[in-house]
Formats: sequence, structure tokens, C-alpha cells
Amino acid sequence: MNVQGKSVLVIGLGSSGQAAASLLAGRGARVTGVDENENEDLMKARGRLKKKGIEILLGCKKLPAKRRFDLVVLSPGVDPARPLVMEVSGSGVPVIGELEAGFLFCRCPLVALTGTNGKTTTTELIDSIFRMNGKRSMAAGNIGMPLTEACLKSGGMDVLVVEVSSFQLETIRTFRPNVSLMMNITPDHFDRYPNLEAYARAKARLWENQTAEDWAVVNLDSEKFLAGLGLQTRARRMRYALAPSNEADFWCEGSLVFERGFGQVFDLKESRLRGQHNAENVMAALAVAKTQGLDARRTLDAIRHYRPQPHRLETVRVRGGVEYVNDSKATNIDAMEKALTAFDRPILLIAGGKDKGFDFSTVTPRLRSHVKVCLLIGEMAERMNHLWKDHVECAVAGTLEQAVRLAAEKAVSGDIVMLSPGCSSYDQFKNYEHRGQAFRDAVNKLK
Ligand code: UMA
Repeated sequence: MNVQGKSVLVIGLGSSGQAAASLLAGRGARVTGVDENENEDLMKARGRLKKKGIEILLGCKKLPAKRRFDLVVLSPGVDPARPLVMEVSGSGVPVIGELEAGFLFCRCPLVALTGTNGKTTTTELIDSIFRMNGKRSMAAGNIGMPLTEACLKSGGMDVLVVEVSSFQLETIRTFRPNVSLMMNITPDHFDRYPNLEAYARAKARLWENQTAEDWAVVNLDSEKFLAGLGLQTRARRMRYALAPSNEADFWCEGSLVFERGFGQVFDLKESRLRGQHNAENVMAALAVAKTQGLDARRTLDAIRHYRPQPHRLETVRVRGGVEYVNDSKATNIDAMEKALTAFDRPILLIAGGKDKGFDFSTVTPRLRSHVKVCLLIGEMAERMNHLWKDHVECAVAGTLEQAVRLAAEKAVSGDIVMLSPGCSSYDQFKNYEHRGQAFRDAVNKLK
């Protein structure tokens, strides 16, 4: 894409917006970056970006009058329905997302994956499988490094493994991964989408530009669900299923993973990954490796050596026979349910946080079967208490620290105390990492 001399507006100046603005300015565009907020981080970013010749407007709720742009680049967190965006898109200027902008400058093949849960773990698994097979690979996208930054290094890479969110897919045009991976689709982000269908439609755009020359690795349930919405891929398919199935190339039974034509190929117990949801992550990674003809032994070695990221079913401490587990990354109901089924011991569950519009009554059968007590925190505490108290013992704890103290009082040897909030953290914390760290601190403070 030639942006030399073009006037480009970048909306949102978080990590994606800053990377996109820097990339485009580096390619000769005249870039203006705007952000609706104005805080210390943004002011520091303004200093850095100005040195690159980028004009920055902070606290910007309305675009400067009479300004004409040739292209608009949106950060993923900025809803295309925001008035600021509508103002400019209504005037006919092309609007693309940061993911699309990065793709246009990418110089190596892409594996791109989406799904509600497990994306980050699977991105890392696939990246380490490529590297174990001697390929120059890098993980990018929603996992942390924006594609507009990663693309600058793509000339020296064999592959980029890109985690993509539904937000990023909303604003693609030509984005076309050589291998796509469609993982599970369960309710999330109902603060941005009116229903599951709208969310799933955004995710299915992963397939939009793929052709029969590409590969699509699919979770069989998601494939069927999307087919019900009339959404199909044109790419060659490799399927995996969460239960034995004649239609799947890979499937699992408990911790065992099977491959058609080979039988059992992996037992999750050989790795540091636990819980049924990690069987999905492993199958998805194995299927991607198979599409690329990678060596099976090295691929399995990469999975065996993989160390999961913190805040995902992470054991923080065992105290008096009680295991304290940090699953702060569980920011939706599905992730919470998966965490509950990862253990066969009684759980004292710490849940709650910012309301994302979920129906938390659906989780009550799991609470009855797996949970001893719920300690509820944050904005959702009262509502969860109202929905759950007839099914399981509940206590509104308010703060995370108080919840940990209460859980420690109630737990007996053999129990699990688990933070698996099912909500995002922004009501009480900066992000899920901050919340996970607060949990660790509270647990480590227990005498
Ligand atoms: N902003 C506006 N107007 C708005 C919304 C935001 O001006 O209407 C501004 C904010 O003031 C802020 C900036 O935009 O300064 C933030 O931009 P952003 O929300 O797009 O966030 P980035 O820092 O660019 O990070 C994004 C992803 N965040 C979101 O999609 C919300 C990061 O994923 C990703 O790692 C990063 O790009 C690099 O690709 C995080 C995430 O929470 C981990 N993702 C969601 C998820 O996984 O569920 C989708």
C-alpha cells in the first residue's frame, strides 16, 4: 500500500494506534492521531509521536473542522459506531482497522486465530511449535504486539502467528491469513454486540478473504454454528472436536488427544496444561502444525515444554492443604465454567467484576456440582448473589482482599480457592493482570 503524502487519521492511541501511526508516518503519510481521553500515558505517547512528525490531539471528542483525510485507521477498542468515527466514515473516507493496516505491510505468511477463549495460549503454542521446527516465527496481534508493529519485522520471518479479536475483524477489508483457526465461540463482549450472532459474524470474517489455496482449521461446533448462520469457509478444512467424532481429524476424550489414522497422539498430563479447555488448545495447535507438514515429534515436544502464561489456572500457593488458584484471565462465563470443571475437588469461587451483559443464571448447574461457596466482588456482586443464592452458598465480599480472607476462613484441606471472575476487571482494577496480582498479594499475605 502506498501512503506516501496521504493524509491519515488514526483513532485511539493505545498500543495499536501508536504502532499504526508510527508505521504510516514512517511510510511517508501525514498522520494525525486522536484519542478521546487525555491522561499521563497518552501525554507521554504524544511526546514520542510528535518527534516522528505525527500530529496528536488528546481529549478529542470532535474532529477539527474542515479537515480532509484520505484514510482512517481505527484502534480495535474504538467501536465503529462511535460518533467520532461515524462523523468521518459518513463522509465516504475509507475506514480500516489497525489489523488490516498491518496486514497490508506484512511480508511473510500468516496464521491467524480467533475464538472466545484459549486464543493466547494457542497462539503461543503454535508459535513455539514453529520455532521448535526451526522456523522463524513471532506471535502478534491481540496477544500484545500490534500487527502494525510486527509487520516491520515480517521480512525476516517465516511466519507470524496472529491472535485476532472480533473487534479487529470488524474493520478488515483484504486481511487473508494463509491458515485461519476458528476456535470456540461463546458469549462475550455483549457491551459491544447486541447478541451472540453479531459477535459470531464478526469472528467469521476471519474466513472472508481466504480461498481454496488456504487452510481453515475449525472447531467442529463453531463450524456448525456458523454454518447455521449461512457462514462457511472456502479454504481447505482441518477439523477438531471436543468429543469423539467421525467428522473430525482430531478429537479428545478427557485428557487424551486422538488423531484420525494414528490413534492416541498426546496426553495432556505430559504437559503443564490442565483442564478440558486446554485439550482444545492442543488439538487446534496440532491441526495447524499438520496443515504445515511440521514434524510430529518436534511439535509434541514444543507442547510438552510449553509454560502457560500467568493468570490462567495458575497455582499461587498451597496453604494448609488448600490450593489457591489465580484464573483472573477468565473474563466471561464460558472461561469460568471451564475453570470449574478443571478440578475434581470442592471449589470456593471468587467471582464478579464489571458487567458485560451476560446471563449468569446459566452457570447455576455447574455451581451446584462443583462449588462449595461463592465470594462475590465488584459491580456484579449483588446481581450474582441474587441469581445464585438459591443454588449455592453466597457471600458478597466487596473487595478481592476481603473475598480471599473469607475464603481462607471457610476452606478446609483438599479445597480449592479460585479467582475465576467471569467478568472483566475494569470496575476495580486496571486490567486482568492487575486483578491477578492483587489476588496473589492477598493470598501471600495470609498468615
Ligand atoms: N479510545 C478512544 N475512543 C474509544 C475507545 C478507546 O479514543 O471509543 C482510546 C482510549 O482512550 C485508549 C485507546 O483508544 O487510549 C485504546 O485503544 P484500544 O482499546 O484499541 O487498545 P490498545 O491499547 O490499542 O490494545 C488493543 C487491544 N485492546 C482491545 O481490543 C480493547 C489489545 O487486546 C491488544 O493486545 C492490542 O490492541 C494489540 O493488538 C487486549 C484486549 O483486551 C488484550 N482485547 C480484547 C479481548 O481479548 O477480549 C478484545
